[in-house]
Formats: sequence, structure tokens, C-alpha cells
Amino acid sequence: MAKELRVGLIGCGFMGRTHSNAYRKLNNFFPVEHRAVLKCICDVNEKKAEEYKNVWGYERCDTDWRRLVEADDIDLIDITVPNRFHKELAIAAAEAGKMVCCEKPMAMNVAEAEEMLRAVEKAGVANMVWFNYRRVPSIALARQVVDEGRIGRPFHYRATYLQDWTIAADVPQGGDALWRLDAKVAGSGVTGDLLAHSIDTAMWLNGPISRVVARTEVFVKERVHVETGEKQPVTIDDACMFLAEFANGSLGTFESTRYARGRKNYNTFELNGADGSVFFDLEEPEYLQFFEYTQQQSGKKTESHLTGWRKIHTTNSEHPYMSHYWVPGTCIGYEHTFLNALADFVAGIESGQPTQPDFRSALQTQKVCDAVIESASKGAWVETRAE
Ligand code: SOE
Repeated sequence: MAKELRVGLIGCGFMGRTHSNAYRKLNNFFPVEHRAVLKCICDVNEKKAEEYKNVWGYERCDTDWRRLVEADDIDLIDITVPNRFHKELAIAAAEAGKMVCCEKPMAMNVAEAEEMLRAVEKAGVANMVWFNYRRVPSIALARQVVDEGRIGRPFHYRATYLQDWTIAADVPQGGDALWRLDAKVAGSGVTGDLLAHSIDTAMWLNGPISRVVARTEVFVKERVHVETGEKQPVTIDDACMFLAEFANGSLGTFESTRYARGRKNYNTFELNGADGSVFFDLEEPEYLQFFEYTQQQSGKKTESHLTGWRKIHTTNSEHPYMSHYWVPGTCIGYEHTFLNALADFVAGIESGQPTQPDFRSALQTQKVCDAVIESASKGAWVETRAE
């Protein structure tokens, strides 16, 4: 009889759906010992909670997160509410002895993230932050290529994360749907929402970022706030670009905006080293591009007339995660990145090897985000203290 992993999920937004879907499918695709049980869905909005209960098959719904966190029949609290509430919920869940999985960015700032880390470590509960893009098979393959020593000494890391959904000046800010535009609820704009993903991926592939210099911009200065109906100054960053120095001596550039007309969720990176390069583009997620200059096994330079970028279709069962899905040549998608993350988390509970990124690792990303915001306001280089 499988062990149960009884889930209480808080938050009925977009991420609440992606996670609910992962819990439902876990045991269809991954041979883990635990069976995910969708026990309770919680949201302050009763109608939404009821709707999610029915659509995703939760056993019950609740509007009181404190009651859920204290409930005896819950093993894991999953937090998908807006960023402002992450800290309070995560600490309460840890203190109640529950495992905690939290959406990104981990917190509003480093001070909050540190408190959350102390709470889970004191309670000794398993924890994870949902940086789902690490679980795109092509990105996981990039990590494998780096680990196999095929890139050699790294020189450059280049990331972009572009969207275009806030260009219209009449898009309001705040409320259930648009809290990402409200600094009091989101903490920051594209830095915490989009660049946090890029930074997590970058540090996973290329090690810690030591210092940054950033420039942010707010293109639409005032927007109507959904709660007050009044025009208020926009205090999030609409766009952010920064230069980075990695601890390994390589240099990075990061660009993010919600004003790149035509770009919906354009998330790319390229890493260039002495022996090779990798490039990834989320608009073609089933490919990793790899340029091999020096062949890793022989140590010889690839013959000049055969050099060129390889576009690897990452759908073979040898590619990360793919043995759990279909046959070679058939791709998987966005939803599976959450399923893969959940499977890794559960495997971590079962093996005793905590899954990454845990709160300690996500704190390092938070440090870089805070340093980016600080640098943009000072107009100077800022040390990140990321490890
Ligand atoms: C913002 O539009 C958003 O939904 C982010 O919050 C997610 O983290 C990103 O993966 C997709 O875009």
C-alpha cells in the first residue's frame, strides 16, 4: 500500500492550477512510493475554492488557511498565493510540522526569505521553491552538459525573459488578477517575477553571481488601482537589465521586460565556454542547442568542416525526465515542468537527499534579486552575498 502525501494547497490562481495538475498526474507518470492525495484547497474566495475543489478533485475546500495549516490530515502545505503572504504561511506551516512548497519568488525580500529558511530548518521539514524551468528537459540537459565538462572555462552567460502584457496604459494594477503590478503585494516587478527564474537557472548552470549593476524602468507611471479605483504611481519595475559577475570569473547580461511587443513568455539563455556553448529558447522548449568546439572524450578539436550548432531534440528516453513520458520524438510541455519538479521533491523525501532548489538555495536567488533592485536605485555595483 502506497504511503500518502496529503496535500493542502493555498491559492486559486494560475499557479494553483499548475500545481493541482501536477499532484493529480504524479502517480500516473512517476513510480514514487507516495501517492499524492488532494485533501484540501484553500482560498479566501469561497466560490473559487469550491470551483477548484470540483475541477481538480480536492476532497474539501476551506477559506481559512490557519485551519488548514493546523489540520491533522495534511502532510504538505503548498503556497501559491501572492508573494506578500509567502512568509507568514510558510512559517506557520513549518511550525505546524508540515512540509512546505512555495511558489517563486520565495519572498518579498531577503529578510523575509531568511526568516522562512530559519523556520523550515528549525522544524526539520522538507521544503522547495517552485522554480519550474529547471525541470524543462532541455534545461536539465544543459546542466548535464555543463557537469560533463563540455563547456570548459565559462566566459559569458546571457539571459532574456520578455513579455508584453502590460503595454496598454489602461491595464489597472492590484487586485486578484493584477497583483503582480502592485509592489506592496509582489515586492518587485519583472525582477522578482521573471528575472528570478533567469537567475535561478543561471546560478544552477554557472554558479553564484557575486555582484551586479542594474537599470530598471517604469514606462507607464500611473495606473488605476483595482481596490481604490484611483490612479496611483506604479512602483514596480516594468523592465530591468543588469550586468553580472559570476564567482567563476565569467560575465553575465540579463534583460527582462513586460514591454517587448510580440514576446509572450520569451525565456532564453546562452552559456559560452572555451570548449563549447549551449543555447535554450522556451519558444522551442524541446530543443537544446549545443556547439562543441572540443570533443570531451578525445580532448580533440572538432574537425573544422563539421563544426556547427547541434539542435538536439530532447525527446529520447535518455534525456532528463523523458523516460517517464511517451516515445522518442513526442514532446512534453509547460505543465510537465511542474510535474517533474513535484516528482523530484517526492523522490527527495524518499531518498533523504533534499530536492533543489530548497529554501536555502532559493534564498541565494532572492539575494541577487534584492541586489539588483538596490543597484538600480543607487546606480552602482552591489555585492550579492549569494553562495
Ligand atoms: C507572469 O506573467 C508569469 O506568469 C510568471 O509569474 C511565471 O512565473 C512565469 O513562468 C510565466 O509568467
